[in-house]
Amino acid sequence: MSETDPADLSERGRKLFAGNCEFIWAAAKIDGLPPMGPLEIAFAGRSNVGKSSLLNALTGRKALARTSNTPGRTQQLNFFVVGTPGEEPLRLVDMPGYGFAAVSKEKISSWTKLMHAYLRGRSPLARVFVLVDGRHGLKPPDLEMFDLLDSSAMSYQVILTKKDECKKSEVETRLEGVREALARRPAAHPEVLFTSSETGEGIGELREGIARLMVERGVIF
Ligand SMILES: Nc1nc2c(ncn2[C@@H]2O[C@H](COP(=O)(O)OP(=O)(O)OP(=O)(O)O)[C@@H](O)[C@H]2O)c(=O)[nH]1
Ligand SMILES: [Mg+2]
Repeated sequence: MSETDPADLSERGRKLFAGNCEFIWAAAKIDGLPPMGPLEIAFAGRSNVGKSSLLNALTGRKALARTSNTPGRTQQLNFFVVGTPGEEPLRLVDMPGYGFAAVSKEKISSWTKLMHAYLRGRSPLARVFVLVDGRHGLKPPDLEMFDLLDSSAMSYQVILTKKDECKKSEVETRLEGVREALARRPAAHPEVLFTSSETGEGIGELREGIARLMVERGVIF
């Protein structure tokens, strides 16, 4: 089997997330980021889209990242290691949501600055997963996020979330809408995933995609 054989990658992805995962660091300011280390992947998206829930589903933990019905739950950049701290091959970064009006202007402005600075200038950051609520599709703040990532030449991939709450007829429409919006965007990964943190649908594909990215970047894991 070759290193990039899908069956092999799926198994490697599964094993990667079956091992230890733990929280290591929270950053509220850009000068408070952890020292550069291994490959990072980040989860961005509008408030309440399911970033923290997806991180829990990915790692098979119930409450590694804090989730909530109330938008604005995640207020810092939270870093998690996948593997043994200090030797981990991968870090996951849970980000605050954007596009949420019920938080003070000062807070929004400070989170936005932090997120932009992190997304533009973090060399270990290999890919940003931009989550979009599958029930609602793309909204203007998502397009602004794509603009930022394209202008920073930061590789990103869209994940539609909450598939369990979408009608079957909606699924294909949403996928097509997102594919079309990404078609001429230079930093966008062409494959769009559709997940449910509730049922686990699409989580195996996400693990496999992360394993593929790690192999492509020459990470040993
Ligand atoms: N049905 C369903 N609900 C989900 C899914 N993923 C997340 N949710 C719910 O959506 C709400 C928000 O989830 P979070 O994971 O906290 O969302 P977030 O994007 O981290 O939100 P912020 O940190 O506020 O930006 C919670 O009530 C979750 O239970 C899913 O796949 N299916
Ligand atoms: Mg969150």
